[in-house]
Amino acid sequence: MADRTLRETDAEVAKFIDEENRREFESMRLIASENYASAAVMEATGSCLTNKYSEGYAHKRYYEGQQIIDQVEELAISRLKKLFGRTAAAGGEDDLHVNVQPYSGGPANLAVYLAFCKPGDVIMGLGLPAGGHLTHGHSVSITGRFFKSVPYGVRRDTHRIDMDEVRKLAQEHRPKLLWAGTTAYPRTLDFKAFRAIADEVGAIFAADIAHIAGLVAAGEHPSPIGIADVVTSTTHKTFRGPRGGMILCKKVHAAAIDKAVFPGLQGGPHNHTTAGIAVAAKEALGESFPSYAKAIVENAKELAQALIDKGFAVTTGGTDNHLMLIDMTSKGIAGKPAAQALDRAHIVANYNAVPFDPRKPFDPSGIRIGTPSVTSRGMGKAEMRMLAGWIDRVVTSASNESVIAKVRGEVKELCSTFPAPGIRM
Ligand code: DSN
Repeated sequence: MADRTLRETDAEVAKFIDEENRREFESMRLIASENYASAAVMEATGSCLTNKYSEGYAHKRYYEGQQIIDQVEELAISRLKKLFGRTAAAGGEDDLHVNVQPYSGGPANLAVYLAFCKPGDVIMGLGLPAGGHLTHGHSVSITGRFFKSVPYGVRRDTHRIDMDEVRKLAQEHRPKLLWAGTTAYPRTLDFKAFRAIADEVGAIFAADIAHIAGLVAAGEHPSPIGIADVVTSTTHKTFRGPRGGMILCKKVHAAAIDKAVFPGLQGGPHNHTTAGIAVAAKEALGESFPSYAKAIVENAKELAQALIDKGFAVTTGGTDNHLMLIDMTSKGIAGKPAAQALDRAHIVANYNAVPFDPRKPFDPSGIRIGTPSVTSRGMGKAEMRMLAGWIDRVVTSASNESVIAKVRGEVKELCSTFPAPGIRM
């Protein structure tokens, strides 16, 4: 029984995995927060390390048998210190503490609240409708219910974060915690400006780089390391590791952060994920990662321009990073039916609110598109131009299934010539 393969043990789950393998291979995957983890990352996460409990931290655990796990966790930490330490504005690796135990980005962010805030404290983050994250104080999140959230937004004329508004709100409300981090914002974050505001009001400055961690590691986006008190991130997205989380902070905050993660919020860390993070960090330290991250941004810029050339309303007029937000109103379609039609054509994006969206979040005006996954397949500028043409054809004929079927065939043909990391076909 114990040695039977997945296919022998559970043909239904095996079939689902086969089908998802095929879907990921035959689609242009444009969800900005997704990627293709490498076969090596997946091998590490699918290993016997999933069997081990290890509450605590290396050499201070609550269970025995940690001879190997301690080394796995220390290896992940030392690689991340090296990778992000070299991006630091100040202090470098020497003033960097890393915790790789958060189960994902949400838990990593909760640990920041637990480390620095008490219920009822004022916190500030970019509002969700403007491109922020749920856990930066949105009303439906625990972070908006247990803390007094004062969201800042983007400017109505430019759709860019309004640092004057951030400063004004911070001076008025004196937050305990100030977040800089986004999920649907196509422009560079000015971490130094956030730091200055946090200093003016005595706030802890936290940067959430979940979307841009790979770009930060490769120098394609300014780094908050050495500027922010604490930096949180997921480990998938542009970082291209397993589904997980990490916290990087100044050494002065190490004890508070570690205590908040365990025992404050979590039990045993997911050691198989930690191993996957170590592998991803090694890949990110490798020679080819900087050119991968550069290509993500170049592809996003090319795709944004190609869409603008076809009459699409790309918010802020383009992108500095891996994603763009498109207001579909001028194309006579809302975001949800556009995303659904694209999905039928094997072009997978998500519907998304645009700044000052008059529509509801579950049926918003826009779609969000990102280039990390297609870039992982080696696609470049020529493919981005083809993609813009397909997106235009599909959304302008969203109820014409023969147009969608034709585009789907062309997409599948192109995908068949670009291997996808980690995907067996
Ligand atoms: N769900 C992620 C995203 O798609 O941006 C953020 O947590």
